[in-house]
Amino acid sequence: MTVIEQQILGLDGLPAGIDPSIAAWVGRIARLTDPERIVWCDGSMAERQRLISTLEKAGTLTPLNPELRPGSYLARSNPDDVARVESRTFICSEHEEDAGPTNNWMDPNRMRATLSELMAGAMRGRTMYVVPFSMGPVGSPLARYGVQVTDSPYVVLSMGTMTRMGADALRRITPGTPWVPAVHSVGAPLLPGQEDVPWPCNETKYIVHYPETREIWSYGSAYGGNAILAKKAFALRIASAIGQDEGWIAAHMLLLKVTNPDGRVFHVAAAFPSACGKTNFAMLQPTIPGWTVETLGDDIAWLAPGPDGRLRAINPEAGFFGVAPGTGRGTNPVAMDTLEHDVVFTNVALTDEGDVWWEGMTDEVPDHLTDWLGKDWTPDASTPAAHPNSRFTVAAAQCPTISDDWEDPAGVVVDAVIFGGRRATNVPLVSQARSWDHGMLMGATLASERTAAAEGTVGELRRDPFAMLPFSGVHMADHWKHWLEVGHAAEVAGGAPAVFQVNWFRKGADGRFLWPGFGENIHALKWILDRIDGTAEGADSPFGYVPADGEIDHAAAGVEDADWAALFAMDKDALTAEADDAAAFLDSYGGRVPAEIRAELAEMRARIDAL
Ligand code: GTP
Ligand code: SPV
Ligand code: MN
Repeated sequence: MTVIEQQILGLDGLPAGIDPSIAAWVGRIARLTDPERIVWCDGSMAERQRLISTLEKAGTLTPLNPELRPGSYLARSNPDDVARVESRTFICSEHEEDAGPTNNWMDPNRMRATLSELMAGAMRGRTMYVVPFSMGPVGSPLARYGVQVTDSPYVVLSMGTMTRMGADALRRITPGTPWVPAVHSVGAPLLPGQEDVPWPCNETKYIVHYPETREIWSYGSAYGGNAILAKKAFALRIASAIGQDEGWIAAHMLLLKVTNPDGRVFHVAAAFPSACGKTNFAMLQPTIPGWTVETLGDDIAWLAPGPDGRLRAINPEAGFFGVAPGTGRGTNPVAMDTLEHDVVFTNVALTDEGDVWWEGMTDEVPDHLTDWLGKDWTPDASTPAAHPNSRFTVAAAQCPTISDDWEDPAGVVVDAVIFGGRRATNVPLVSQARSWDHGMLMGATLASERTAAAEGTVGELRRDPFAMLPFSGVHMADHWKHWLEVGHAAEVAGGAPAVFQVNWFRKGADGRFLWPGFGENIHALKWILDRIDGTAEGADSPFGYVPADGEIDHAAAGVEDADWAALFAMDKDALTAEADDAAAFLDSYGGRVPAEIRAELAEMRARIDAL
């Protein structure tokens, strides 16, 4: 036993001073799932090493060449366990109407019975790990706590990177401190003598949330968002329910700090749907001299009114679970630097030298690879070498642009809120909402082409309000109402953030992106900050204020005049159809849609009519 283990484990094998409610719950889940043994995780480096060697022995992790990628490993999942399963994700509120029309719902009593049956004996032959964690800096007034039990050492390893996991978090959960219990099993019990597989999982999957009692149960998958329950399940779905009661917002948002050439500092929170550019925007390397962007978070932000009434935000996570494909020196050098050592890669390709590769990592494609399925791969193959949703798991502290205030327990004041999605048409490169309420219309009607981050047809356009469609633990229209109210309170108290919309993904008739994106996105960000500072006039449009002529130096971004015009083209018929679609979308949420949102859509429609 390591020194830390001895310190935290009492004589009866339980951590000393532990909240009895945790011990009782762990005992209950152990009796139900019947694991071979129980390990309380302390979050130490020694424990991480033990987990890694367990995973190596099981064949889950393959060590990469230590000279090329020190401390790093490749995991290949079961080919049917590669993304979030939205069709198997449930919000089991007491009343169906509280889950809203866009969440799957089942009666909580029925779901409890279903899960009790599935979980009975589910951990047989396996170790149950008890994983205490803090979302947010341990001890921050904005932090919230949870305990996950899991029979997957891969999930424990991931939780150790993605959260502040272990003894410190456990010590903070004193009697009376609320904590969220999360039960996870891969659903693959082992009979005595039965040989294990490298990636145990089950065809049957359930990702279940009880928003009122703040509980999470997950069965059958070991993939990221389905299994690392601190992340989407807790920090978004359960947190959206907690935040609604406590007056703060759980958001699928990156968080960045930008400093202009005068040294003025702004903080920006931006909501883009899954695989739509949050990690890249958070790590942006400006192409305009004198500007700096630093990273606070790449996926989740919690926004709460501070003592001065202004909205403050923290990144509740401690790591990045990022999309690999498309990440390269040319697009995201900061991510490439972050990924130099101590990374777990999942479902990327393996080079003959024992390093990783994925589509977009280098311009030159290796002559031979082992693909994400473990098969030989050559450039003439008809399938990608890395799965389109292959990912890296890495500590945020390892990011060279991590901001010095990323762990500020008080959070940072948010100056701008940005919404963005993948839109080949209609939505301009950048625009500013006329008001907080107009900004909330932008958020509520946000749409994007589907990506590989979840099951479903890639490319299909769907509305993804606030980038939270798969992540709201409450009725989506109530989430909008909450944003409206929190913003109105901030406006009165000390000022709400300005709200913007961006679209890096508009395409020309020939199907090519009109905007270079990545580092050049600083041009849009600069205009956003110029608007906040009052140095850009803007011009009116149905989408709010857009850059006036000359306010963005598009030639410096390498964009020709015709493409620049196309990035802001407003086609009356197409926008009328867009407004009709948005109206039908709002109608699908029924009577709970806030009047402000409907009024803003009517206003937008009037502006489209006037085109
Ligand atoms: P999640 O982790 O799923 O929430 O994704 P994310 O929003 O963090 O997306 P990420 O930054 O990982 O980007 C997803 C994909 O979009 C990657 O393949 C990127 O290369 C690509 N991408 C990001 N930013 C841009 C951009 O400005 N332009 C273009 N064309 N592609 C981009
Ligand atoms: C997303 O899908 O938005 C992700 C990956 O960030 S997951 O953690 O699987 O949700
Ligand atoms: Mn995400």
